[in-house]
Amino acid sequence: MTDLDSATRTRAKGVLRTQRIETASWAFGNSGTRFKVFPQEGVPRNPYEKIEDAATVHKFTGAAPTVALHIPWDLVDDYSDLARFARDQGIGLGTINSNVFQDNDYKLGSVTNPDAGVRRKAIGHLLECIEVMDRTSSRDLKLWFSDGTNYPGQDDVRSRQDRLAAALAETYDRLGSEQRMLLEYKLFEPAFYMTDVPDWGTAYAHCIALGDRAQVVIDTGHHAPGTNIEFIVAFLLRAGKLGGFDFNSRFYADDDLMVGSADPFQLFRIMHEIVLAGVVGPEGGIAFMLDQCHNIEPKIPAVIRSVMNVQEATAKALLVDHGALKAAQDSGDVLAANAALMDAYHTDVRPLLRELREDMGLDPDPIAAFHRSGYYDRIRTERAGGTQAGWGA
Ligand code: RM4
Ligand code: MN
Repeated sequence: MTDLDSATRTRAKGVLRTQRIETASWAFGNSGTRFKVFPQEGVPRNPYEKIEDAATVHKFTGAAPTVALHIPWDLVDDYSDLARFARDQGIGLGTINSNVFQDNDYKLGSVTNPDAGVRRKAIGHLLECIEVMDRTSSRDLKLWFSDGTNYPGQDDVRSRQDRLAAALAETYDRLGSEQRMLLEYKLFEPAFYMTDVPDWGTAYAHCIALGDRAQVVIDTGHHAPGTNIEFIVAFLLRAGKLGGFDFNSRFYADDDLMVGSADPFQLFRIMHEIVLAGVVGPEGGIAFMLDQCHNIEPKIPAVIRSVMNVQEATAKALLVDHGALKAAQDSGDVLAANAALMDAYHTDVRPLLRELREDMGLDPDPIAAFHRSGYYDRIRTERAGGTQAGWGA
């Protein structure tokens, strides 16, 4: 399938044009491991500068029109003003990420903490995040809890589930009718023995109990090695409970590397399920977000590369011949069914995406265009001095 006929090109480009990928404000800040953070030149010093960088990614890709915020990393006095600033830069503010994992009070948990006062403080933060959403016109509140225990017997598992359910219900009740709650899960870390929301099943069960506007978000880095993530995608899509993705890549644990870098085939398999369900575009209600840290590579080109990687996986998934696939499946032709997927996967879609960008009036090579633009030289100079943004700042 090397020569794509013009009908196929047009159809694939039509869908790709609708795809929106949300960048993450924290990807533009300094990050590292617990061993060392290597600061980079030109890193934003405040949420406004992060928005400028996110708008730059959108300018060169045409596919990243919103940026997610993390509260309190992106604390400002006036969120309406921040939203206006983003609009002036050509993008919107997207998902609001809550943060109940970086306060001394949360040592034994946030919403599952045995201390009612700490739980109240954590719930208060979640409710404040919804106030921010009201100002930024954000649709989604993303919840990730670092809650868990390090030792067997440390706390009562069922009581912690009760506390979690109560906190989620109180937060859910505060949502506006157009707002959603996306519940994220993660196998382990920072808790090493038991995590309160460790897997999609737990997140799913809580979302079912809450109602329609509670959905599961899949962070691709949050599973045990070898987990079949596309199965989770298919299951949640069927149940109407897939809210979105936090895209990134991992080799070992929650590595937060660029999406599609460790396992582009996995990303293709995920996007195949998305294409099959017909939910690539915004009307599908799936939030395609990046949740990554660029510890050693230049950040803005890395985010551009990540957007392109998602587009490439999506383009390949759009080339699967669904007629041939279905016929092979129905007749039990295992090899032909598998070949239908592999033919699409092995197609070089980069020319198609270059063509799409040209159709959209963009440079066909977004990274080269970024390098030529002089943006990086400008921010290196302009952003000298001050305190660079980073985790917890
Ligand atoms: C967590 C999780 C959240 C992200 C934080 C920074 O592991 O992936 O989505 O906001 O990290
Ligand atoms: Mn995440």
